[in-house]
Amino acid sequence: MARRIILCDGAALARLWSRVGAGETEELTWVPRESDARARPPGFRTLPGGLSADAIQKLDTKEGDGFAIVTEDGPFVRSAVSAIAAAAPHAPILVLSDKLSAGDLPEHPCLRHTGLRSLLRDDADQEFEHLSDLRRVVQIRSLLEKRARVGILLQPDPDPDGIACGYALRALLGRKRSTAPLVSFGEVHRPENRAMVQALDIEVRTIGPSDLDEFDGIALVDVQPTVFGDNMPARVRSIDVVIDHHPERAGYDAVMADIRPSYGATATILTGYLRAAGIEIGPKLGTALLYGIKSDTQLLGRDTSRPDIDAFAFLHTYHSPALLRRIERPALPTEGLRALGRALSHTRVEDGLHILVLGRVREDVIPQVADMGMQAEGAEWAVAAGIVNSDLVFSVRNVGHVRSAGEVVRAVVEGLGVGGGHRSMAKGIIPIKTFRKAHGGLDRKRVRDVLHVAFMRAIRGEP
Ligand SMILES: [Mn+2]
Repeated sequence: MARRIILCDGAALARLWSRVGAGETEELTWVPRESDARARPPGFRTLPGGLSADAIQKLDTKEGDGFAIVTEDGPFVRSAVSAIAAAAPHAPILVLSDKLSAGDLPEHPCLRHTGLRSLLRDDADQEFEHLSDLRRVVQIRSLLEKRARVGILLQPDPDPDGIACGYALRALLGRKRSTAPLVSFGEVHRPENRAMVQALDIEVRTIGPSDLDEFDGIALVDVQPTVFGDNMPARVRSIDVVIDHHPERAGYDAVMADIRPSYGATATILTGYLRAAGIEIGPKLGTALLYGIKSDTQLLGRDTSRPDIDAFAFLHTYHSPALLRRIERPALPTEGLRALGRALSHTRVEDGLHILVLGRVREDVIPQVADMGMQAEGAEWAVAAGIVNSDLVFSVRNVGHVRSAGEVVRAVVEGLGVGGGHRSMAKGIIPIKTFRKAHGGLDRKRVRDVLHVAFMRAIRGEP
């Protein structure tokens, strides 16, 4: 087995290492300093004959062995590196030093430098963060455990972050949907969010403000009471728990508030809670939280903090790729596939713009077709349009290095409907009535021609 040869400069560093404990494949050596007492640090052997290429040679290093040099001294690190380079030219070297900087280190083709105490420091800092999360968990639990019914209130038309956090808070409280239901003043509306609650079998009950009276405990996640504006029910003006990542707002009271505006998702806070409390994270919970972070940060792009990335990496082990796929790629209905077939038979990419006109379809088909549309050769922009109820709905995607999709859609719908979105994804809605009035009809060719002209104009920034 490949060995790690630890080379410590003096007794103090060697003792620190032996207090931490040697790894199984580690061989501990040290070079005494003049000031050091004779006592050998436990587990260490003295480098025979002092720091020299000869001494390193005697260690009989094999292919794959590596060295760690532990020192705070420039001359020591330089002679150690040159001794190792002479005796074992291919051996990699790790320099562990808190005081030396890159300029103190000699040239070597395979050398890394990191702190020694700072390694422990980082771990200790992280443990203290877990501890402060655990303290909050204990606080939340003791606050709510005696309550018969706890309402977990999400924002109206809750998004994946809110839904995941409600679900996680219930797991944290060890409750069922009967004693801690997820509730909202507006139903889950967006197709992708509906796909999430369906795939994960999470129920979000739509309630009216007066229904809050049936609860003797209320927790808000991914939202603060002020979001309800002038319609804020008296019952939420003073509540038990608020956990959120939106900017902190005044105008309400909470016994326990954990607001972290630097975070990209509230799911990151809840992930920290579950982790600190040692709660088992099953595939549904893992997928919910991962998707919450993914969708709020647009896959760790927008407004992402270090804790979001850590939580995402942590959850990745626990999530179910199959469940995530069902959320992100909901099954296409046969009707939707037929509509896609008709759209594809007339398809063409012109000026980098790929427009697919679907006719009447289920709304969740449209964004999936837009994703697909980007796969066409030469497509920098993909637009999928379909008729849903009495609206023309379209989803827009782009390659990312062009004008913002949100801006383009806002320009396209101006004066006709509503729309918006982000850099590379956007959605627009134009009432059929308005479209007909402006363009005379709604047949496939006309829709495509009108959208083509409107999009090209908006992409080029023409008025
Ligand atoms: Mn959020």
